[in-house]
Amino acid sequence: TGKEKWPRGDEKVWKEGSRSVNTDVSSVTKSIVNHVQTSLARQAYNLDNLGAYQAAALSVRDDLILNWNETQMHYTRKAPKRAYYLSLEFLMGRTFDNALLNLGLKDQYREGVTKLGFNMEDLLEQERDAALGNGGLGRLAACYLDSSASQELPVWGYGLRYQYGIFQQLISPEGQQLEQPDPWLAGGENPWELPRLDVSYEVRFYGTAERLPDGRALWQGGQEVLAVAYDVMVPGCYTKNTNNLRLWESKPKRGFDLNSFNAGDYEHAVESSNSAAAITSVLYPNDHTCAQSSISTLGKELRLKQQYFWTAASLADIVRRFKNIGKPFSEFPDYVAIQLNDTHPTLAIPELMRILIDEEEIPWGKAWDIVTNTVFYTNHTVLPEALEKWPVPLMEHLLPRHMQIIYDINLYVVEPSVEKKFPGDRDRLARMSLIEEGFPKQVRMAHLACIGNRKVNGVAELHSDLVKTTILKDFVEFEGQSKFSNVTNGITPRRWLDQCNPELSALISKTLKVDKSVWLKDLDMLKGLLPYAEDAEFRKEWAAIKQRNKERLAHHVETTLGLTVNTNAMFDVQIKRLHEYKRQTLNILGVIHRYLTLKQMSAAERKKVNPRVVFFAGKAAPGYYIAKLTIRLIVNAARIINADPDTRNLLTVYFLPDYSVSLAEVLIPSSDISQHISTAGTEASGTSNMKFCLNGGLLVGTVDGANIEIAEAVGENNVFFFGHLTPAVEDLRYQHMYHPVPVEEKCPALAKVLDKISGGMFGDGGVYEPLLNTIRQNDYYLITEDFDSYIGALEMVDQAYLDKEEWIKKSIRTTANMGKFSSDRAILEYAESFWSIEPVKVT
Ligand code: T68
Repeated sequence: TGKEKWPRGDEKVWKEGSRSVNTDVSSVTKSIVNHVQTSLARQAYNLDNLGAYQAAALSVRDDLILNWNETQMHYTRKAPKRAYYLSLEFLMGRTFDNALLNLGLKDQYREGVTKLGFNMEDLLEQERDAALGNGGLGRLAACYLDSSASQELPVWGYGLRYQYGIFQQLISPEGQQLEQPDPWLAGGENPWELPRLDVSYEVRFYGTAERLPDGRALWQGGQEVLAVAYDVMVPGCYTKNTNNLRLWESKPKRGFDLNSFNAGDYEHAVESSNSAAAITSVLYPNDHTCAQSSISTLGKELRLKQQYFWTAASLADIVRRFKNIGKPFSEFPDYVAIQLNDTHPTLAIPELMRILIDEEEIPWGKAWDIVTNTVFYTNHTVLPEALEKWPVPLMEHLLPRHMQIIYDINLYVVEPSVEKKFPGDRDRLARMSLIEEGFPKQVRMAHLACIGNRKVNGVAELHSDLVKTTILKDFVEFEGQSKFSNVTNGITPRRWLDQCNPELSALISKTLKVDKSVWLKDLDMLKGLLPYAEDAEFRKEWAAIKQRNKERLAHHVETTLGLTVNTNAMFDVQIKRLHEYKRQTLNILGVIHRYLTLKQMSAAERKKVNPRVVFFAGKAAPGYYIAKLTIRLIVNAARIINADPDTRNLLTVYFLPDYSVSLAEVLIPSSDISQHISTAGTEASGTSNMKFCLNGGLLVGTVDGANIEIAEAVGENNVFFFGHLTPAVEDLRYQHMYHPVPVEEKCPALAKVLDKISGGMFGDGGVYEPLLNTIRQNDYYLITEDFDSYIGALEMVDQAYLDKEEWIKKSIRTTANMGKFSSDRAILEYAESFWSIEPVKVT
């Protein structure tokens, strides 16, 4: 109620002692100096950029804590329904700049830092990315946190506090990807988190589960580890609401085994403590390759341990918070919504069942009702190899009680109701079962996630349709359409426009005559830019900003790699995880084709060609041989092409190592075109496509994922589409399999490129044979089928670019029509249609 009795001491003294957020330059500088002197124990004499960053970050941290504290207290008092976003990955990137912008304090801090003799840009560069994710899925979670806080929604994230984030990528001179650990916490304290050593839970593994006559079970023995909370503050944009991302760290329950220690067996003494700490030590670097295929048996067990450790700690925390409200468990779904980000947290379903049945003594059927009204599941892929399955023997060993519950769900829910609806349909039952027969049997996590929840959604229209017609078809026939829906992904315009492209943001505010605090939270207002596409003066400003962003990128490449970039060229960018389905291979083969074409031209013909710089960046999963070979081909093709005096003014290629959120922030605003060229039907949504278009870059893409909705929004004449459509893909694959036609016949232009590579144009051709053979033989991703139309699309791009004014108009219209892709729209869809939660404003 906010009118409670003052809890302790003299209220006046407390009030006098409490401070408020630093809002003016002098309180900012005071606070920074204070942190230099006391927190860092340094002075003006021995303060470097890193120290200055740390002090400024600690000062912002103080501001965040005040808002965070107030928000958490407000939520607790109001006890609204809350949503919890369970994601094994949060790819947050840097926090400092984002926090300043969201707090509206960037100018004050810039001025303060300058007064203290430092340069803001230098300080921003000191921060290490928090890279606790692989790619789109993890970055989506980060955007959703930003939007939840900005829309004042009571949403918490739950994840793991990995000691090591996604590996650091080095590229050897031969073009090999080398992986190095990313000890992102090694630089000392992380100012953006609050260690909550007082918030911890015990999590059990292994042991035995004995069923009791009353329906409960007794799970005991095995190993117990501690989950300790670290809270990361998530400030909303121009609001006090500051939400929480709770990350769990694993710790041994007891320090070490004193008996072994005393007996002189030191190794054994620390063994269990090491094994507990290992659980949250490293992020798994595989995206889209399920744990089974590429990880050792022990690695698999550790990954499953991560998943359980995190869901168990999160649920214990959620249940404890619910119990504090003092309501009966039948009302649990009125206070709690749990969103599963992919199948990684699916164990939340049997874990919540276990808590309700074994600990809260709720009957099975009631418990199932509660679970299926609380949990929601988002699917991010229909690629068969990416669907999670866990071997039954491993599950039985590690989580014996959960395995019982999964069998029970099969027995009490799946089997009787499928049998009732489709009597005698054994095949269907086998297809839908939570357990896949085989050696060993495996638990199908997508089936468990699908049966144990209230709503299932895909992440773009096409993808959501594919979910319903392919991997979960039987479930749609069984449960009806209404449970399955779509929420097209979104991106936060705070980071992906205001922060990464401040000049464009300022131009938009000036033109719309609206403060950014308004349009950044109502992105459809960008439509107001449309008439200005016809304004020559505005176009000039628009183009000048793009040009300066290109120079900023060129400067970055120069200072980090020592390479000079031609900023008068068209910037063509493909940045994303390396994967066959994303077809970086198609891009580099296209580049080589362009190179060969240029080589054959006369000097006069070359004069008419518009120069192009092609940028690649992205990491390959360490065990993904073909993806690594693609990087090697890109790097070696770049080496040869960039050195050729005949063409280097017209075509250069760069592979920028160690792709990260921060690198994306420099690349995206500079692009003229970006490539999103997955085989139709394979990219669930894509989100970088949205980021490029929001920044006025045009899109070259296949008719796939969110590309389709972007084209609908910005107009097909502003997008360069090519390639076969999804319905054709299956037939084409069939033909390649059973009626193969040699590449020479099917696509001579491509055959020529492949021959040049085999012939050693880019170093030992033999090295690339395994990669080239994926195209010559099976061509599962249909490069042969799409190559000609891809080259055609790039020619259209060249043509269109010749008309500079028209190009700029396209760029303006693209940005103006991107409002739909704000993650605010997406998170509000989740909040309204799924979670039934409402904003709770902190005043
Ligand atoms: C991506 N998925 C989709 N997965 O590929 C992309 N997977 O189309 C979509 O836009 C994005 O999710 C957001 O919805 C991923 O990024 C992973 O990173 C991943 C990680 C571990 C295991 C499986």
